[in-house]
Amino acid sequence: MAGRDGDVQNFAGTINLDVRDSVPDWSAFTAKPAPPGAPNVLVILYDDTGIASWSTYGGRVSMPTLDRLAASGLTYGQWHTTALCSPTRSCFLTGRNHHLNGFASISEAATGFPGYSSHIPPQNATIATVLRDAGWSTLWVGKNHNIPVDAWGAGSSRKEWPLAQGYDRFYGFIGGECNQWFPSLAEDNHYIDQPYLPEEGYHLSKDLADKAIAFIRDVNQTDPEKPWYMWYCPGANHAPHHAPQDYIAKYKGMFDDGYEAYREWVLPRMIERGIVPEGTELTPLNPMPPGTFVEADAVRPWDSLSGDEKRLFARMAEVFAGFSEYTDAQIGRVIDFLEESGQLDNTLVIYAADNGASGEGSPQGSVNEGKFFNGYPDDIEENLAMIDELGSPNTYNHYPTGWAVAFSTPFRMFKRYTYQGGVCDPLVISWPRGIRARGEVRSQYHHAVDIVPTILDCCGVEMSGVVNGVEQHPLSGVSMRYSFDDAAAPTTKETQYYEMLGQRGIWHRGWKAVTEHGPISGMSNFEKDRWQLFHTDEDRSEAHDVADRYPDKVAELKELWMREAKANNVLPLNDMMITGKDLQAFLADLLTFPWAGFHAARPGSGGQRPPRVSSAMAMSASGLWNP
Ligand SMILES: [Ca+2]
Repeated sequence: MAGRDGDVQNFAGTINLDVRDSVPDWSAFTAKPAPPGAPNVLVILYDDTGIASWSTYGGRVSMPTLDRLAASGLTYGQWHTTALCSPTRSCFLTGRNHHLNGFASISEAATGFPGYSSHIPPQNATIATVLRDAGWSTLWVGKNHNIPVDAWGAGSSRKEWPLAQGYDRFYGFIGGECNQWFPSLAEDNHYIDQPYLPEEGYHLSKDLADKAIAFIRDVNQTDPEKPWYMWYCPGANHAPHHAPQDYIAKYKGMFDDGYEAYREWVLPRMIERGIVPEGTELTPLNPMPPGTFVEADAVRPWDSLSGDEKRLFARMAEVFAGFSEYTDAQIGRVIDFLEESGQLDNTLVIYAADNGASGEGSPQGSVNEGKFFNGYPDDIEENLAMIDELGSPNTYNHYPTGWAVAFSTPFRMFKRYTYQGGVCDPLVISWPRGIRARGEVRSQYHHAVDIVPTILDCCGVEMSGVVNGVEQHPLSGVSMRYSFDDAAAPTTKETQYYEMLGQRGIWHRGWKAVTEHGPISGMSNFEKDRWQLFHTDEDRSEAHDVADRYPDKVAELKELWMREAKANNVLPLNDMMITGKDLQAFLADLLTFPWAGFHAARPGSGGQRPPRVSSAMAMSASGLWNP
């Protein structure tokens, strides 16, 4: 019949006066089904975990569920992240580099520049949007940390919350960390109270597993044929390290030998497993020259500690280990459910961590991070009095920097640094129906931006050039699927740039250059930075700086870094944690410890005046923020 026929795109039916004489076409209105045999996708992303802590990688922290998945799949030894929470998570969301996502840093450290806004542009559609359009149910449980801080309020816009980013359901917390006993919870688009209390057995890790199972059951019951994609982000292993006492008790005495001894113990085990090659060397405990990094990131050698300090610090590692294992055991209930319901065989499970171990506990560790936030010095006597309560609802604890180095063995530094200690992280992939190899290690060089292309490849879904009417920015990464059944296949990735809080790095065909300019060091003078050079194909741990021997290689990589920086919105570099009006007030007020005055930048709000910084706070500078 006559009239406009463009109102409903792709309608292929026939319309006449009478419905009896007309032919409907439901395909113009309903979502298309997923390809036949499409897998489910379960992406588990731990927080703040070095490569050398978990049993799967040779560490002392028992991870029964991860071990089980690794035995049925693959363990990657050269997989990398951005070195920080929100940035890495943005790569998992969109498959683009973190600056392209506006997530140079955490949501709370946004600045008004394209790479730093903490607003993901519509040109970078999320994996959930793409998979939902392709026939998957899309689910998210746990940590978020990719919502701009101006949208955290109870009455704020929901435009950038998960339900507007392609997710059918969300249950978790919005910020970078939360109390695991008394979490600040949100479900879908609103904040809620926790369902029951610690004295009734509540812990967030347990709650998230229950909710994950419930979400998947809902999908199964609604449409048994429909595949689902779930992003599962426990609060572990971010501080506060909260765990049931019976899990902490399993580790009693296991860290009494101290963090240097742990490094010596774990490296041969990593070599034996093939995580790092034979001949890989340990890097120094405090590898950076004074003045190039934040003093709060220094490590106090174990033999310089008092007996009481050793006792306290060892206990802090025990609590961390209990937290990690307890959370893994809860994830085990989800894996059991998938097996019992016949879904595990065709579920692509990706189990990883978002950055290296956290050095945000300062050289002393803390029983209560809240002291740091308020510039109140930790006191060894007070902390010792709480030693038996660590991990309980009465504490808000974090281990000292020494354990961050130990759990990032054999590398330099930890979370926030673009050395391997910040960016090289665990990754296990299991997909029984899709991967023939069982219990093997892979050493191809990859990065968090490669996760989305890998998922799409396994799902048989093309990344659309236009999503919701917006032309899309190309994906930054490459699929890792070629490595699944070919341990010897050469790495298909050629280049990956790094930038975090002012520290720069670039890997290119087996070489890596890194600036000797610590994150949030406040050093400025970026053009004067010294670049170190490591031949990572032969020196996996970046133990030997060969910049003086290969000046041409350094120049080549510096130039390549700048090209990548311009293409990915990396400039302007920011090695401070405060910006905008806050920065102006801060600089006018205070010249010492320019890294220490961080608080959330709230676009348009003007913010509040930053606090004055005492020397006690300087030591705990990095504790002032919670990436
Ligand atoms: Ca993290």
